Amino acid sequence: MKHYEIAEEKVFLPGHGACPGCAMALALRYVLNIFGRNSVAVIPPSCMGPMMGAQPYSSMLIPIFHNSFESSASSAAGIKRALRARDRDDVNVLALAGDGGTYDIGLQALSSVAEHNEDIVYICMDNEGYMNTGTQKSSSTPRHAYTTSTPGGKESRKKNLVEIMAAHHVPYVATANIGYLDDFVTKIHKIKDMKGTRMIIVLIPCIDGWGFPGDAAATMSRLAVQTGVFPLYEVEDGTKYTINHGPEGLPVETYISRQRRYRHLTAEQVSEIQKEVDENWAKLEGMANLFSATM
Ligand SMILES: Cc1ncc(C[n+]2csc(CCOP(=O)(O)OP(=O)(O)O)c2C)c(N)n1
Ligand code: SF4
Ligand SMILES: [Mg+2]
Repeated sequence: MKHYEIAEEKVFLPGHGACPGCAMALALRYVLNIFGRNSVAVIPPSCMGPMMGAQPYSSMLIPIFHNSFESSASSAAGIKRALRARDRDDVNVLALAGDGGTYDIGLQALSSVAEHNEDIVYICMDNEGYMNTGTQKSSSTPRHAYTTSTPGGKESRKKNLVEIMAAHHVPYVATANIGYLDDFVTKIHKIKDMKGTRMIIVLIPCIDGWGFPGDAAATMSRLAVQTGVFPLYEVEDGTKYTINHGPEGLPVETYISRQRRYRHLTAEQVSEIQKEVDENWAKLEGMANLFSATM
């Protein structure tokens, strides 16, 4: 893997409104500082709204368009086309959206943008729920997790958005998190140099919504990978798979026992989660063996 110096152009400034210790602030810092000042972003309602700050202040030194919840991908694509019409194709256009705005309400717009291979970068800050409004479930919430709208635990599995995007054959879709910063930074640099619809789904352990200590977001990010719950991988052109970091033999219990949202689980439910994680990993490994990017 190529190692990058982590640029600190400081497009994302201190004084933002994220919860202290939030992984989303760190992720955003690297995304914005690497893409730099020659960028425009669209931000739908999400934790990134308060993070930007209230008018007339902003923690971000680039133009931001606050779009409607469902239109992040299409808003970004429209801005990119308008810039191109004005001979400003050099400007990076970023959609910075939460999982609720991506897996659920923005999926239709995203699918259309992906189908047309619009030239945008889409960063999904996936904290596995509608956190800004008080922890409601999204289709990214994992099975059995407590949210305020699933008080007995969610009954269905987490939607696999990587596979949905891969099925559109977009040039690039990947998972990342701030527990593996080198991998994350490498991926941001990689998509900065590409064209077409590029997406990174960043797992954001949510201090408030998941229920863990404020200094544990990086630990939780690493455990998500080490237990196989959230493998880090890339799919290029819908067919070329690269696994960057996979499970290291830790049981899922190591990860879920540290989160309040799972404290109601029975031993049987923990086993169900383990089984689902094992199945997902076997499937991903199979895909990576069949469709390796190095073949
Ligand atoms: C059409 C519409 N429905 C509902 C809302 C209320 N709302 C604002 S933010 C939000 C939650 C966003 O969840 P997500 O996209 O996952 O971002 P997060 O807050 O978790 O960062 C909701 C439901 C809205 N602004 N617009
Ligand atoms: S609610 Fe969660 S994701 Fe949102 S700012 Fe706080 S810790 Fe971060
Ligand atoms: Mg969310």
